[in-house]
Amino acid sequence: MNQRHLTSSQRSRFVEAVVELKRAGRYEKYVRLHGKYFAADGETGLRMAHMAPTFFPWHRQFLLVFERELQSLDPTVTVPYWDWTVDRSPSSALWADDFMGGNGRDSDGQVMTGPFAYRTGNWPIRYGVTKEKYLTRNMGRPDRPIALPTRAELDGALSIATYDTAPWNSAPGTKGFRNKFEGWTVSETKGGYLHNRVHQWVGGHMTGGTSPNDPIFWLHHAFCDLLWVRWQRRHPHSGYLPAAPLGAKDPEHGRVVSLHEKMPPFGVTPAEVLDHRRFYTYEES
Ligand code: CU1
Ligand code: CU1
Repeated sequence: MNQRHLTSSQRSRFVEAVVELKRAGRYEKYVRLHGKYFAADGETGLRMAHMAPTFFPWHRQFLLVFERELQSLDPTVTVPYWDWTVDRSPSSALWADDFMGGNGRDSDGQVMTGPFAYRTGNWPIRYGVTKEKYLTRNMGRPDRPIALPTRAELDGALSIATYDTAPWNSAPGTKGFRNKFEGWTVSETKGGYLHNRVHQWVGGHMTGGTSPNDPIFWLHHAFCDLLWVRWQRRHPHSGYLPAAPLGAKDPEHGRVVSLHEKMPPFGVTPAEVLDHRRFYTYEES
């Protein structure tokens, strides 16, 4: 459900479950896994989590596995979502001391407040692309300011009826909802589009392949997942693409996963996770 409607008890139970997972040494595998599947267009081999049609189904499965593990600690916990078209400010209750904690400080980006501040001892960073042992944020990127995506920008992407198109990557020529939403097409003033710009707006650990180091990752991707649901409802006759494996002569052969091929490391196909109602419901608002 929307994080802004959580009760204070629900807020603290979510935080406690996440911190407990970290304490038990069971959190880093999500950071590692995400880093491992953060392949770029230029690299060889399968593109899975990003810059590929599997962006939505892979992250759905990633969130489901994470949520189930939280529920093994506290069965009442679910991953809430952050609607960044509404909660657009560093002073939002989202970033309060009892939930996600605040912005990084000016000198080194270190998050100093809330349950994930380094000095609480709850949240040492053990696996990152940078050397910092503390969680970092740089909201709004003051040196080159960017704003969170607006409702109008989001509607622009949701109105695209085609899920994805060849060459199924992050190039500007790859039209379709998935590429527009994922947002690798970058403008200097605005940053990336939609999903990527939210990572950039939070800044710090959220900008790299090991972005799950910042627990806001889960709330961001829960909202991305809900937006996939809204896109599906808006375009009931549009399905996941590619529907069939790419031919041997296709330059993207062996690099993208089609509807009925398995997504590593989960062993499920996009087709198996297309309908979120098999796994959970959303309380929208
Ligand atoms: Cu990701
Ligand atoms: Cu992301």
